[in-house]
Amino acid sequence: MGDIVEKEIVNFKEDFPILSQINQEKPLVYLDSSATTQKPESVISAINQYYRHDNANVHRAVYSLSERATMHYEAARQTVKNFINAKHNHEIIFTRGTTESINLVANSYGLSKIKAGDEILLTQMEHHSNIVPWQMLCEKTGAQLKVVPVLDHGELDLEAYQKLLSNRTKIVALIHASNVLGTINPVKSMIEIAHQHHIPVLLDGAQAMSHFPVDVQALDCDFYTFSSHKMYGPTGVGVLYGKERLLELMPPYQGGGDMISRVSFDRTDYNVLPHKFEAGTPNMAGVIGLAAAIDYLNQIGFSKIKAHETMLLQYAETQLAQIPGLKIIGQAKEKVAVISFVMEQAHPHDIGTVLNESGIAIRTGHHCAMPLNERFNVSATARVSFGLYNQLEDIDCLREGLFKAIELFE
Ligand code: 7TS
Repeated sequence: MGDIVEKEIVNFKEDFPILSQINQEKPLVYLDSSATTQKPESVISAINQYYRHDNANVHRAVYSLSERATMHYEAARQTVKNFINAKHNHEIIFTRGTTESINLVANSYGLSKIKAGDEILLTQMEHHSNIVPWQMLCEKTGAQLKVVPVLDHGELDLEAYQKLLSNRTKIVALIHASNVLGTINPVKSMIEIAHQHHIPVLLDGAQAMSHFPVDVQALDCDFYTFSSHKMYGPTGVGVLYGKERLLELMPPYQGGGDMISRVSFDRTDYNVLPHKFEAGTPNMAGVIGLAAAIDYLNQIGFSKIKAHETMLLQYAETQLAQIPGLKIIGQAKEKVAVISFVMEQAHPHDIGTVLNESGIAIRTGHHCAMPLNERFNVSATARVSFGLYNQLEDIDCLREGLFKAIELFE
């Protein structure tokens, strides 16, 4: 793969203090980045710096410290806006994460626009976070869920998608990259088709943001949702992007501080965007950590990130192909660096337990996508998912660990 890439792999790993630890008397091999990524030193120290020097509540006081905290918080909004190429800063709403962002849209947009007889179009590969909020909306309104099937190799059935769109469809809610199959969906053309029917589209970008650049204006999506903790930032913070026109029409999701302009016991006037959707004291340190994570990604650049992750994915696929009885679920042409598999010899949980004894951390189970597991007739899979810090030798450890599992269970 060449000396330059190998050198860069080493450098990325060195940015992450947690990865120097020993796990089960072996160096930690972390292969669960789809669940949450590890954090680079620059993110950890941005949060540390915030609490040591800049902490005060935002948008409230005239003293310098609060003004400084507000300035950092709003600068982070600008960083996010630039990162996803939104048109306006006020189209960026800070939330607790992807799950909360989707719940916000389902409750605010959904409850105000969707009624009995309407349809909400999802896909069979959605995470529960992009199923359950819509199901709850259906229970409240009498609307119905429709589901685009997944084909055997892990791509969406696009013919079925076209047929399922109708004048009853009121929103399409679609995963950008699958946390189980790794599939990157052709969202740009799917959005174009939905827009021909005047249907808005929400994208769940939880598994996209750390892997490839996202331009919300080029995609022309109506809503985009993601979580900081899956892109090298801290937990407890995420983003809802919405087109200004739609956000303006939507009622607030939660009531409280920051989202009001005037309150009396008779009525409340709501604040302007983005504050209308940010009730209560926000996660200031988290937002600042997210901006530091974006700075970190920008500094490396997506061309290097993509090259590195493609190399890991291809190497892992060739290594796993050597394991007898192992079947990969999800063989789409366009994939992020995620591989789910089952083995004839052992249950995924047993595989995970044996790998842990070698210091290797993988995720096993349904990965919060039970309908997708059902589609592939499995109750659980083992999943390895890569981040910037992974190296080819991590995959060698994985291969050795899997051979060990076979010896134990055969
Ligand atoms: N959408 C997708 C596609 C996800 O992968 C996840 C989390 C979520 C939404 C929810 O994100 P949250 O930050 O709001 O919790 N996925 C996983 C996973 O694959 N393993 O653990 C969590």
